[in-house]
Amino acid sequence: MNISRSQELFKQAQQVIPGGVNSPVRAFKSVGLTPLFIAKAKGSKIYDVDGNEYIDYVASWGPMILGHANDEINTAVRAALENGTSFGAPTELEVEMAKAVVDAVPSIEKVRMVSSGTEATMSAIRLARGFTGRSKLVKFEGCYHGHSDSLLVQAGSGVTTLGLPDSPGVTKGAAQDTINLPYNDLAAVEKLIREEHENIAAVIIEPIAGNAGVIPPKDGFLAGLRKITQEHGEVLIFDEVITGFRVGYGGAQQYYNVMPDLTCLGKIIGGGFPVGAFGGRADIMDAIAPVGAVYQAGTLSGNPIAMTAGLTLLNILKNPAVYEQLDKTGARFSDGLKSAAAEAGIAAQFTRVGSLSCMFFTDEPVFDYQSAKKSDTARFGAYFKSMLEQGINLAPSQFEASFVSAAHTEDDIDRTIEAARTALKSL
Ligand code: HOZ
Repeated sequence: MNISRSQELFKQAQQVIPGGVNSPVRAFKSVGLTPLFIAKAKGSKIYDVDGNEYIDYVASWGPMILGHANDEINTAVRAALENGTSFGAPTELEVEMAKAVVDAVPSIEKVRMVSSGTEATMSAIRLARGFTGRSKLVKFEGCYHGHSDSLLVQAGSGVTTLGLPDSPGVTKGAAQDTINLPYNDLAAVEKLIREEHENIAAVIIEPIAGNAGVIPPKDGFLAGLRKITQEHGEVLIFDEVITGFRVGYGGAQQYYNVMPDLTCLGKIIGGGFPVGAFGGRADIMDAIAPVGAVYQAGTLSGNPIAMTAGLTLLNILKNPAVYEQLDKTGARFSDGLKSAAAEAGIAAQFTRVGSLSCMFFTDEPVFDYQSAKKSDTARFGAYFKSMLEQGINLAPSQFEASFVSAAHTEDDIDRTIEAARTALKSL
């Protein structure tokens, strides 16, 4: 495989961009390779600057649920460009987007748009603190909620991939109000809240952990969180940046029928453009300025191009047949990998919710961050390399999800499983 142009660009990039990338997970550091520089993508395929074609399971880390460069979204965006790209004033599109989100996500009564998932979680936490008048925050080990200070404590995703401890630059003051508990351990949450509830403003969780691989909640875990937080007045925040509009039109809260007080969204609602949102109970949302005193703002929030792309995408996703197909494709992908691993005699764990899945290279069950970390990352690296050489683009980390899109065909999946057979046998 010739990747000489990617290699050359990576050299140049490292001179002018820290580590040559604008987000650490892109650097291929944990798999010891040169990152591919991408020229274009269409449907289920992505193409690097050397002209190599790959079947893509990164999906820009989630947003491209219909596949890349969707024709309907492109047409809508082209038309929207003619009307201007940013006004710093309210638009009808924002009202339409808010209505679409309120209609889709069962617990959201009011919503505010921001420009990234990080902004959404950061703002939701400030709001929860302002609303309750309490300061402490409970999060779960391995859950990644973006890179704002109070959330960058034992976080998953890039920090786990790079094996980093908590980030330098996060002050003791910012971290001291964050309490980390093991994912899927309801008893630990109940004990803490019973002891400390007058100090705890919020419990934030990825309802399906998607940044330490993919770890579904155990039966009763989310419902238990709902019950204990309701009893003691903490704001329950679901970070649905990955799961929102991914595991179903109403997200994980609809999938598991557990309603949080606030929900954070991102990725899919921007249709491939930079968007985030947070929303929930009207009484809590009305604590934000200009109605309430909790400040939150953004020049590009509700940007008309991003709103156009997102609305076009949500409109397509309204059709339940899209999710039925995504689930079938996800099952074909994950089940195929499972039988390929069994054939090759490779011990692995498989998790999947709809189009979101992960293969962990460990022979022990994965149910939280510590069990996920038992995975053999060197083995994952070798697998990743072989898959890439065979034209399959996976996320370059054991601790990330694979995303199938509505553009993946049965042939794409079958070619991927064939490649996995070869890769797994070679380990
Ligand atoms: N949540 C994504 C990784 N799991 C974000 C991608 C990034 O950090 O660039």
